[in-house]
Amino acid sequence: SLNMLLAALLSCFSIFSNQPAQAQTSLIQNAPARRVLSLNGSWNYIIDPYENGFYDYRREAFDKSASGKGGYYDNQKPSNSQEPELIEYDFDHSAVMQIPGDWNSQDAKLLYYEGTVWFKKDFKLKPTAGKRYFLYFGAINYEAHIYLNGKKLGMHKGGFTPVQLEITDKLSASGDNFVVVKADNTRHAEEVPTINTDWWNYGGITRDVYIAETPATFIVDYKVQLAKNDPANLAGYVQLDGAEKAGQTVTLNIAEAGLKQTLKTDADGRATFRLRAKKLKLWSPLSPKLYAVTLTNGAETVQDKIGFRTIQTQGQDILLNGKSIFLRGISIHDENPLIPGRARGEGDLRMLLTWAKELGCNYVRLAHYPHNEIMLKLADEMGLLVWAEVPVYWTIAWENPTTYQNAEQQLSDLISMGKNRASVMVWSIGNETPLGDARLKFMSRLATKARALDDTRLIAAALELHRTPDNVVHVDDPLGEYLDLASFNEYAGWYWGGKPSEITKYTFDIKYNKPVVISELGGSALAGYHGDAETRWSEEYQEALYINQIKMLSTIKGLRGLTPWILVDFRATRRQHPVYQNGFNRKGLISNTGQKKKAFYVLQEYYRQQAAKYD
Ligand code: GCB
Repeated sequence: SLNMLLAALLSCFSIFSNQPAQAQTSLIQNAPARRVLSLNGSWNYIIDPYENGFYDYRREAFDKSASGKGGYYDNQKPSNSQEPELIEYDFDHSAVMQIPGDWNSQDAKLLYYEGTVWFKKDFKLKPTAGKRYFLYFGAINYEAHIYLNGKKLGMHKGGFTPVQLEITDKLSASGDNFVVVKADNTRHAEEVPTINTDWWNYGGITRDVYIAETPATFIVDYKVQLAKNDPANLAGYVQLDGAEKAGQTVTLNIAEAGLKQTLKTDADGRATFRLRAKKLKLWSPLSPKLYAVTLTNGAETVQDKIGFRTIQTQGQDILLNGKSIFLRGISIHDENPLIPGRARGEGDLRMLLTWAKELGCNYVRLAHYPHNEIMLKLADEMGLLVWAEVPVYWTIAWENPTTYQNAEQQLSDLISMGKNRASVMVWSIGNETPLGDARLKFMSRLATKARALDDTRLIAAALELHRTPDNVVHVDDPLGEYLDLASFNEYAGWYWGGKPSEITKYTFDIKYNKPVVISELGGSALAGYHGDAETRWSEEYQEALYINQIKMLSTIKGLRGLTPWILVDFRATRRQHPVYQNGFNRKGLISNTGQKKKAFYVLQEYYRQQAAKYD
């Protein structure tokens, strides 16, 4: 039939195209809640810099050949036949690494490696009739080709958003299965991020892997939040997926709030709602109240814990639940400096947010790409507002339509993943992107997209600025017109030259009558290295830098928050100084061994004072 032809064409497209994420339409909302089988743990791996497991000696991809066979994803073993077989790889006798986990921190050979590594895991799962199964990866950096039992499931690009593939008809009846992943973290100019960044290009399967089980028709997506700027009404939708999605009854129940509503899905399997919810206790950093929310469709129940709050701007104020707030923030990378490597799960993430709380924060910037879904849940629980971001960073290929589609897909997936989290207050569409027409078109389009996907949060980016010889800092980047905040990174006392004591000479000329939230400021110090306030790399220099930054901040009209750069030292290849840096960006307030530097206490004291004023 025409439909089957179309489906076949589409599936070819997902395998052969260079577009990101074609294999997935809608991400399963709260996928961890549907988990039946974790695939975390030991995976065998093969390092394959020449991609011999993917291409034949004429550089033709095995998975595009007529048989589709020949690649490492066959996971071949010698048979017992008479003829000696030539097989030049063997997953089962290859080394293992722990997943989730980047490869750089698990094998010394791979510290600087950029290229292909193959991963293989065996698992037992006997499919139950009438159920559907989805293979789910929290993140794979960067390009992933995924195979189940020797057959290709799809390809995904983007190192920080989930990869989700339906495997219902592909599990073996016997229950013995194997999954193979080709992960390739090679950087390319037209990808997102592009080739040049200031963070380590950690490769591999860096977040949880599991199989989610659902009924044949199931609740694939939902949004349960307060209506835009309206503390008295809930608004949102429930979306079903499957053959029977039309005309179904779905119940939304928030028992603690005495709310129960029966919804009917339309022909597309969607039910939108608006519901009076007068007496809800609203979520805030001071009181991070979460309600148990239950969605029921027949025998299926999905549970979530959701907070409710409004966030809006009014002139230069940011109103949380109608009340002006000051954002006491800090920037954070998705890295555990003690490993050092990508944060591997809840323990690592809780450590980072506990440090932020200790600093006195009510806000964190999760730079410069989507962080783990668990991080957003922890922020909900611990009472931290969140700036969430996509890796549209520096010199993106602005003219390339595929690059735009990729950025938009990553933004959509981020918003999908975070839209039920009360903590998330800002979607950031990028960082320090250079002025130009093509860039403005690209970025304003992203801003419009973000608003269309979610009108209940603020849209921002770290804008460009420029200085004039009179020490005036001008923030007039035209992208600012499209955003809700006047946010920018300022490096007085570090990149701008001069001593920390000279920072106070700068004044700011900000074109926009919007809340000013400084997305970065800071300077480097090697923990334990001491000198005076003019000795670069010393803790005293960084301390003086913070003291004078804070003096200067008080002169900025409309300042409503800041996220200094950065909570902890992190790995970065740009940072080559053999004594002071050693491959680490040292702008952390905490060192890569967990030691607090002097500047930590300066910022902590400032935040104590701000909390006393605003909370
Ligand atoms: C920036 C970037 C950030 C860098 C930082 C630095 O402006 O946004 O990614 O790590 O400066 O330390 O130079």
